[in-house]
Amino acid sequence: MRTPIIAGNWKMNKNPKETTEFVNAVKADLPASDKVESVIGAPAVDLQALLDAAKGSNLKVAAENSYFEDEGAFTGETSPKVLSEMGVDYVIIGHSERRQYFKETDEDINKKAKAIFANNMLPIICCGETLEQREAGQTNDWVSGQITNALKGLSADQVASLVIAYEPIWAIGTGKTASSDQAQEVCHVLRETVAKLYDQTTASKVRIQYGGSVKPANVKELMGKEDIDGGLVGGASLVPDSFLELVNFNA
Ligand code: G2H
Repeated sequence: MRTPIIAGNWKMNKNPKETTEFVNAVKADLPASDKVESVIGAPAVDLQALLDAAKGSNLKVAAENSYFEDEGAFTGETSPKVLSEMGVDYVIIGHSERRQYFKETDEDINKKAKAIFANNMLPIICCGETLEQREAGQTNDWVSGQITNALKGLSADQVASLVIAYEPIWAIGTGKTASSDQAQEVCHVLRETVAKLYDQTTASKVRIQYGGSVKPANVKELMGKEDIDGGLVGGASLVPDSFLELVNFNA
């Protein structure tokens, strides 16, 4: 049985004070971690506040990016080694905004995944197609290729423990959600991809999230689908009440 994982992705929103206030507003009402894993992904500048406020609660912490080297002359980058030392649990990599605005490639994402594992954290690896690719019938091959490239050189145990996030680019922040059937279809393709690259056991363990305008009104239906194990949530994760509704979707 896969434990559902609902992860907020705050993107470039909130300061440390707002981060502390958010955690204080939600931490008493989070589900037990073995029922639903609750995660907040925050900007690097807010991570210490997030970790401090979340201490002793059921909230896990994600960084929204990291570099693939641990240290050195890489001005402006964030070290995965330091994220790990701070107590960060997950790192989101390959988000379409990072691919689009910061030119992250599949190769970068693969190197980052390896660095995240080397530092005892878990990656949340994003993939997703554009509207043009969907309309051209290329979705399944495209996302399967992105994940195949991202997983290169990882062991079956590593893959079983990581999280894949399927986020159709046309559904991000647009209010347009993929229908639960569309989301399920692609999440199934991703699980099959893992089965082909590794084996059925690994595929049955890897958790696959859907992301793109997930909100309290649609979370239950999405989570009811066989291959959808969680949500990566932007806008709706910024407000405490809405985040609590999301993580308590099955309460
Ligand atoms: C997709 C998602 C979070 P939103 O980027 O990763 O954002 O829920 O605002 O569409």
